[in-house]
Amino acid sequence: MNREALSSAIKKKAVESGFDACGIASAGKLDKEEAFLKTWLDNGLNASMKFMENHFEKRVNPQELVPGAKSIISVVHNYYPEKQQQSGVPKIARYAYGKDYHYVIKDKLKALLKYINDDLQPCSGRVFADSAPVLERAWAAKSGIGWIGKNTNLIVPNKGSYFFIGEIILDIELEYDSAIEDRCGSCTKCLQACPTNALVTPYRLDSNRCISFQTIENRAEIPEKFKGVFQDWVFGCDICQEVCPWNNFSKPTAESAYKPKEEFMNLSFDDWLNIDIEGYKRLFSGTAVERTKYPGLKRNLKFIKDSGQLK
Ligand code: B12
Ligand code: SF4
Ligand code: SF4
Repeated sequence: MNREALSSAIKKKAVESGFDACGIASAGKLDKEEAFLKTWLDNGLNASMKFMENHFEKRVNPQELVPGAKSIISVVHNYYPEKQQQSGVPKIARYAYGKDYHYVIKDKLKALLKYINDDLQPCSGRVFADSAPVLERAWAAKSGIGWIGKNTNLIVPNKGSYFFIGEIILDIELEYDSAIEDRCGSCTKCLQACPTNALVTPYRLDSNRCISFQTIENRAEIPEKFKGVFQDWVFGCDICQEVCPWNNFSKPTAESAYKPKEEFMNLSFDDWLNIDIEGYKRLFSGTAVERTKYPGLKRNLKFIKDSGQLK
């Protein structure tokens, strides 16, 4: 099978497996992104996420991560929920409503890699979904799936940004796609809407100020200066995506694993404040909310309650 036919067969299978788009890039070093990442780290914009400082060479060069790497197949998976949380209750970012995406995407990618190996061409590769030092948005953009918006998210044309990203890095040559142009134009809605000014310039996010970092990754106390500005977010934040005009195109996900539990959707404000460890496990085990652990979620709930934002 020639490279073109092989690449088409892989993309066809990716879509049949439930992915919403698939693109392919050559697994070379990311020079432009390397400089961007270095400045980002030098300026401390990773906050206390030390893991972002580790494995710098692997992060900018897939051949350091997967010896013999030749191609990167990127995929995206829609997680936009059919129903949103009711208003007036603490908010969870949409990506964490259902089953943890790491498992869902990796399982699908493993099956895709097996298909390539068994049915198309013998190869060796590894699958990733936010599970290793890979600049996932940069690879998805390089393979033409979308562009990186001023809010730093990957936006898929006419589909929006509520997509997870995953990839297979493998040792065979394929047909490569080209990046598409930036379609943000003169829009600055995300920069204006961010309540903590975390988007310090277009395309540059300061994690120290990002509600998503503060409510998910920060293991210390949330700085007092943020009291009253988190709106209702207690795990993650979707504000810079909610205001993005490209998300007017969002369609509900077809992936049943991302569907939220009924009990979660029906929690009243009092239910939220009274969540105990058993309730936490029942509601959130197997979801991305586990990342913050029970004490983290309680800290976040207390923080917005003490801010007087939700009464
Ligand atoms: C660390 C991290 C975070 C941090 C920091 C976010 C950030 N913007 O960097 C925090 C905790 C804040 C976070 C939040 C969120 N995250 Co997050 N996160 C990551 C992680 C692990 C690494 C991202 C990273 O490398 N950041 C470093 C910066 C420097 O890189 P970057 O912004 O991606 O930009 C690179 C290139 O795009 C390029 N580039 C970008 N802009 C420009 C501009 C110029 C001029 C140039 C030259 C280059 C350039 O250079 C950079 C690399 O050097 C990835 C998984 C992964 N392994 O990639 C998920 C990931 C990015 N997160 C994801 C999600 C879903 C989220 C949230 C939406 C969750 C939520 N609702 O709360 C928010 C979105 C907040 C936001 N506006 O970004 C998805 C994004 C999907 C998408 N459509 O883009 C990812 C890809 C996970 C996944 N596999 O699906 N996240
Ligand atoms: S996720 Fe929220 S806090 Fe972070 S940049 Fe976007 S709007 Fe700002
Ligand atoms: S809100 Fe506007 S500037 Fe921000 S990512 Fe969307 S299109 Fe780009």
